[in-house]
Amino acid sequence: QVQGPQGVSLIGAPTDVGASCIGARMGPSALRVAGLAQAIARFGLPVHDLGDLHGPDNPAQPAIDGHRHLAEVARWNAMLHEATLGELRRGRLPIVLGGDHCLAMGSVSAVARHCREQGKPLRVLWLDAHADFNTAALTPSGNLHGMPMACLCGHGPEVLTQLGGQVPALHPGQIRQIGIRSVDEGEKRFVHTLGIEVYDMRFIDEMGMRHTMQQALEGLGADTHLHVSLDVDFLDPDIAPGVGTTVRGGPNYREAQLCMEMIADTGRLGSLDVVELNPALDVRNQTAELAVDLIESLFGKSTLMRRG
Ligand code: EXY
Ligand code: MN
Ligand code: MN
Ligand code: MN
Repeated sequence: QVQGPQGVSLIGAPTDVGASCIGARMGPSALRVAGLAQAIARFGLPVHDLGDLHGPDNPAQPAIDGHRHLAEVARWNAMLHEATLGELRRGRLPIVLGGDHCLAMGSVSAVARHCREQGKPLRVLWLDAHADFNTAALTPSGNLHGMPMACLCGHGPEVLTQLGGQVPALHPGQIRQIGIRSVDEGEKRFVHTLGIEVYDMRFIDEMGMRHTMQQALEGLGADTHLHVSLDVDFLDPDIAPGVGTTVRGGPNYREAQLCMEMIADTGRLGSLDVVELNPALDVRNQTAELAVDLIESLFGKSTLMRRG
């Protein structure tokens, strides 16, 4: 179902510098153990596992001026930006194996730069329980995994907003947030001010996942690049316990499958982040296995017997 890419590249980014709860550094291994590469290879696409990037340890320090571990987060994301951009320029579909969600600053800024170079429209689907739109002034925690959306939209320290060579890397109109159910007060006002299209859980409850995804995917052009940033806490914790920041009331298994299947149907998937998986909190790697299962659907494995 995925059209275009010459192959898929797995880029491991084993870090939790952006979070308070440690453990997401083990995410890349858990996804490999769950058989991610083999699952994608079954679609007939060559899979290149680039292994893991090596970056600074998590220093476990308090926030300074509203940011925890700014230097370390900047370092990881500069490396990830280069790695992601390199794979896109080779014509491959990069999959970032996180690691915490601060990593989207590096990956999405690379995708935005690549699309700019190629004159392609970009749409970013942000699948998450959280909006990740905090700034130093708004954050309750200082954790940078709560700020990647704001930084990508140009609101944050220069070392992060400038990763992609152009500020802002993203415009609000390119973003669709899906599954949102935990947003801080100041962050909420900021998301409204920016005019972000948010399909929160209330919307999904009332309208259903089918209608939600139809709207989120509306208006894609023939050459639009779709980037999916999958924060595993998007999923209901009943099916995905291996996450540091679980929030009750997320999409269930069938809703999550439909979400992925409808993205696959567009044939526009160009890049993917899988982030916030925390194997230390998981039960028998079930959250990693679920992520692999959903990625199969994202690549076009339909669980239904489709006609025509
Ligand atoms: N909004 C909270 C904060 O900024 O501290 C929680 C953020 C959690 C972010 C997770 C990964 O999506
Ligand atoms: Mn390309
Ligand atoms: Mn997130
Ligand atoms: Mn989240």
